[in-house]
Amino acid sequence: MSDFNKLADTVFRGDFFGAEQITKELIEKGIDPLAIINQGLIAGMDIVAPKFKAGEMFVPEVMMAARAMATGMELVKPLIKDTDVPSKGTVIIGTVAGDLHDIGKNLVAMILESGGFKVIDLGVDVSVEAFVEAAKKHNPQVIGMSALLTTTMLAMKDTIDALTEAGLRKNLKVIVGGAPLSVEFSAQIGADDYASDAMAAKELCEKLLG
Ligand code: B1M
Repeated sequence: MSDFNKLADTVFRGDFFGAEQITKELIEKGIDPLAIINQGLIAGMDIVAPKFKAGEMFVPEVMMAARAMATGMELVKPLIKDTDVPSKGTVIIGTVAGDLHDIGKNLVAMILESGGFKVIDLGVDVSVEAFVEAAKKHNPQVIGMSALLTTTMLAMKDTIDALTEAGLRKNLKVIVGGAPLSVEFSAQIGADDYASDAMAAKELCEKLLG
């Protein structure tokens, strides 16, 4: 097994100590940091993603794998310039106002990040104003909102309306997700689309950004 395959395997197994050790060894050998990311760390998440989609891996395992990938990324990131890392686009993500659930949102953020998107995570209980300010500041291609409560999902419409009023909707896609939502609800509130899970969110962002 090559060093890259070994690293990918540690990510797939959620072995963050292994991922840390092999990433360090590859850095010490002078291997190109981008190769470590693409052929080792991201390659590991590429094994995870279809298995999660097929129901062969579950949320805790995916989170462990994403952590292992992040452990390696932390070591490699300081060695590369931001401009060297190809990005599929910037996604701002957050759980809407009044809602503190973040397990699913964090999973979506991790899968998007491992899929090559730059993710700015605003956290939980994110006000309408905070989404609008972040959109102005970071100029993202996508805003992703998460809600787990039937009461807080209504804040999504307020946020979309505020983004429209601020003139920010033209080049900005809005996606929504969370257990009580549906594709019908996303259409009703004027979102671009709905994703049922983290993998679907990644595929949706890729589709929307063409
Ligand atoms: Co809460 N809670 N909770 N809770 N909680 C639910 C959501 C509930 C369904 C439980 C129940 O009654 N059966 C219920 C909501 C009922 C409703 O509104 N119809 C509920 C309630 C009522 C509450 C409180 C009001 C309870 C109380 O205090 N009386 C309270 C509200 C607090 C608040 O937010 N203001 C509350 C609090 C909590 C905890 C803090 C204890 C904890 C949250 C911890 C945390 O997130 N850090 C909690 C939890 C854990 C749950 C359940 C048990 C699990 C949620 C979860 O993490 N699932 C939940 C019941 C359930 O769902 N079975 C429940 C795992 C996660 C991976 O899945 O979040 O669905 P999920 O994310 C998925 C998809 O939905 C999707 O992808 C994810 C991964 O595949 N997705 C997106 C999510 N966001 C997305 C965004 C996207 C795309 C896809 O694009 C941007």
